[in-house]
Amino acid sequence: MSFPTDFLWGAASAAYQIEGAASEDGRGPSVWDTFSHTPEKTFDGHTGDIACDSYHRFEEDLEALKLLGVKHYRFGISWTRIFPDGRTFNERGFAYYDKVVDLLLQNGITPWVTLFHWDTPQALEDEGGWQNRETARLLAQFAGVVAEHFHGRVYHYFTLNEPQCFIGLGYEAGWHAPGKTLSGAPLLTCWHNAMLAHGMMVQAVRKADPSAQIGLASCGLGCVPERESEADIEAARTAMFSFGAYGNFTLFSQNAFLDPALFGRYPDHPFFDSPEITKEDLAIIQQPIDFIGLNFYNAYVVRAGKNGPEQVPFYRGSPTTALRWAITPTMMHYCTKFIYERYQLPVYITENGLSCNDKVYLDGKVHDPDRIDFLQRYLRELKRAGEDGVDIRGYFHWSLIDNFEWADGYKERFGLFFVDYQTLERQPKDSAFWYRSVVETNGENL
Ligand code: GBH
Repeated sequence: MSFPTDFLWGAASAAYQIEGAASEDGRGPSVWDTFSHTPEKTFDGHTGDIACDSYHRFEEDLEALKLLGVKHYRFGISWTRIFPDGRTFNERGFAYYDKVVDLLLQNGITPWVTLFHWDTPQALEDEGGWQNRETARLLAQFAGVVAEHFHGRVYHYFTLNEPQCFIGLGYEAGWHAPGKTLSGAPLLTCWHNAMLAHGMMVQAVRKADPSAQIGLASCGLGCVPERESEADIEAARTAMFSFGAYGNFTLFSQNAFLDPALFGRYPDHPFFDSPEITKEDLAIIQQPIDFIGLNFYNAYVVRAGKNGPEQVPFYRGSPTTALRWAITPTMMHYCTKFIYERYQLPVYITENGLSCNDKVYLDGKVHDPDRIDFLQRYLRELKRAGEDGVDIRGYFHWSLIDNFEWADGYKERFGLFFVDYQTLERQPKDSAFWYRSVVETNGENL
């Protein structure tokens, strides 16, 4: 058995993490500009002011995509290039994306656009940001304008990237922009507004371009069974959809996003008991979409215990990435399967990868055997998901090139291409050549 013949291989990035050119051509500041310029918020005070300078070097990113042989590229469009203060339209903001989209198309690469990857306009944050319902309405307006602009050129959109992170990390844990630490009702308001934004964005994109395909990119707690027994598998499935039961912050849950978006209801948990949530709102949030995108990195291990699912502690010395995230390849099989069974929509892996301590070796090359080993393990399990009946359509590697890893700055390297931040040159790592052979053989060599 192997991947379906039309399985799609790609790579991914996000606007603020690669573009730089933070104040060019009328771009306005987002919460990440403010946050990264606030002392002590990011590693060594790193900011996205220059990042990988993709704004001026997209041709080099294109060469990277061509070397990999991928036919699909997932990238973000910065809200504050098009609406610098969230409200005022800036036509010039499209010039860069016009070039990106046209060059991709000329080279037979399909653009997959992420409409929101965390860059809320600072001007809207000053009015409450995600605590304010107006933010949802304005993001949907932006989505509609983008879809109208790219009508006939772009056919694939993602609404929100990981509300679990931009609300959970940004408004609950405070580790990400805007660095707030809310709980209870005010936190729920943020969440609910993000969900409304998703629904309104789907409506706006459909209105602007009925031929577009729309999905979302979700993350959150993944659980894998300790053993391949029916009992452990069932325990992992139950645990994965138990809102608030595991993890470092409340909102790191797949069903907090996917249940309202696809079933029109929130998980059954006191956190969601609020008069603020009306039937009318839930009807806005629940829109037909075309696919689910999953950003998969690491999972918890779970077994069946006497009183229900139990988390299995990682054994001493168990494998991790440079960020010390656990290496849990079976999530590609089990977690995609749990999601597919529950929501019955085509699934794409919209992000998967790892940070390694990459460097240029004495021979001038970047050897990253840890990345190759990790990917081989994860992709084999993804293949298994397909064999097990999951409608798995594609895989986007995170990330195409090393980039600004949010609060961790440039310390963490997720790319298939190494970026020298002094010269801004890109260089393929060993894993880039390896991934090319995966793409070429449609995973036969795994
Ligand atoms: C994605 O976030 C982002 O979409 C992307 O921009 C980013 O660069 C990429 O991943 C790599 O980080 O609760 O301490 O165990 C994923 C972020 C990763 C956040 C796993 C929660 C678990 C941390 N998530 N993480 S912890």
